[in-house]
Amino acid sequence: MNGTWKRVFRGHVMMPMFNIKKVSQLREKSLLYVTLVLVILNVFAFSMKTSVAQSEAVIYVSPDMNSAAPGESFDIKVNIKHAENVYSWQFCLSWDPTVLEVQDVQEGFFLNQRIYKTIFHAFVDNDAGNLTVVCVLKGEPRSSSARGDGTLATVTFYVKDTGYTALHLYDTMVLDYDILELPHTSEHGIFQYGARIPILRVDLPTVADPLTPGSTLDANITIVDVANLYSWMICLSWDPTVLNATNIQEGPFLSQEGAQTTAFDVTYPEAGTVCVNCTLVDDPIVTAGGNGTLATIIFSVEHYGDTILDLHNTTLLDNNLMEILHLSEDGYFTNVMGDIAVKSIEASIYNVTVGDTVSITVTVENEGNVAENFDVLVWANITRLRTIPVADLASGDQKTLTLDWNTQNIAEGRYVVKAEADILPHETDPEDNTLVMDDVIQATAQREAQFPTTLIIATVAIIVPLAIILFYFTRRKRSPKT
Ligand SMILES: [Ca+2]
Ligand SMILES: [Ca+2]
Repeated sequence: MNGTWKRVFRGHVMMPMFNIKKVSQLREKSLLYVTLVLVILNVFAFSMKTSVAQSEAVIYVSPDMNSAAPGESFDIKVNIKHAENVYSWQFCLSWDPTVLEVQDVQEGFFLNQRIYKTIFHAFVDNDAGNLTVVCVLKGEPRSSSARGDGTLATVTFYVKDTGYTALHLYDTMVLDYDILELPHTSEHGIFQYGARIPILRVDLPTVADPLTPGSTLDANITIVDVANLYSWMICLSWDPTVLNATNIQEGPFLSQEGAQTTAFDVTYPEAGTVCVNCTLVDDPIVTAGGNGTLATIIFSVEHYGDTILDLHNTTLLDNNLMEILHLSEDGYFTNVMGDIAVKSIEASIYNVTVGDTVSITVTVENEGNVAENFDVLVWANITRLRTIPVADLASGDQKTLTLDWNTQNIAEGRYVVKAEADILPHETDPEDNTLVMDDVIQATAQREAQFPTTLIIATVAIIVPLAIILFYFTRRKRSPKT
């Protein structure tokens, strides 16, 4: 379980088509006309296929999770990212009108870029709990089209009561100068205060040791805090090289342990994905509430590896076949035990004369259960001598690394040498990744040719008396005889 919170409504895309001639008048006509045209066009909008752009634009509510006490206000931004050539835009937003009402809607700077003229209008219906906001560049040239990321509008909500609601974006439109639709997706927000949103999640068993290939893993799809559940649908995707779904069984929750009749259906759209739906079929209609297990997916572990168990396309319906707002939480499976260890580090010589080349030998071992790629850094005090890459070291294998340290430019002194292997993303034992050499390396400077003081003293000691003796001897020889 990785604690990732995802919203329920994902990838909701509207691709309306409309009369280009009519919309092309937008740039000249009055504010009311513009907004009416957009709204009317939207009523008659229908879906069309579009090719997916390389980096498709996204319109999204920010922040995605919101909370404030009754009586308080809070702001959300409706932002756009990865946009290109935007000349006008529209979005609709809905919420539960018993929980929130809109106080204000302000234009963001995305389209006007703080310099261009725009027509901006917001229609708010606090009784129904929705608003429509439109914005178009007003008589500006094609080159003024907006791109990149920015804020379309800021919406201020007032909290009327405790509860929760989706801040649901729909009927979003992004148009270029030629009134051509720009493909995009939208992502919704959630408000929650003093009430718990149902959570759909993947529950995996806690195991003491990693599951070896061949073992079985039971993943439960569970629901928490749901009321009036009548029908549910989920898809789950994972890495099929790591796990293989061998069986899917209905959980006891919706049938209330068999007291109610259900229809349970499983499909496998592609390798590594399963979609499951389950509906109550009793007449008169019954529902289930509270917490429980919807389904159990039995996996066999294929290999060492890790994978997210991604819950998507989840839908919960109540007895009126209305969607139940919920959060979903993915699972995460791993049986990888990463553990690199530096086993030894030695030098060819420890008493070094500056200028010597010292050969350093490092032995590393993969004590984990999968092959690893990593770097080993060798240090002398605070200087990095070398980074040695190790590629694809198999589980249980050792590798000896050597490097020649040229000490030509180092200062005299003590050198503490150590080897440091990368901490793997899934490292289970980081302590043994660093090893310091047992002995320090002592570097001394080369002896320069010494001034021969002793020799000079000795020479002086011999030569001076000799000279004196010679001097007196000579004088005596020269003195005349009397
Ligand atoms: Ca380790
Ligand atoms: Ca270890």
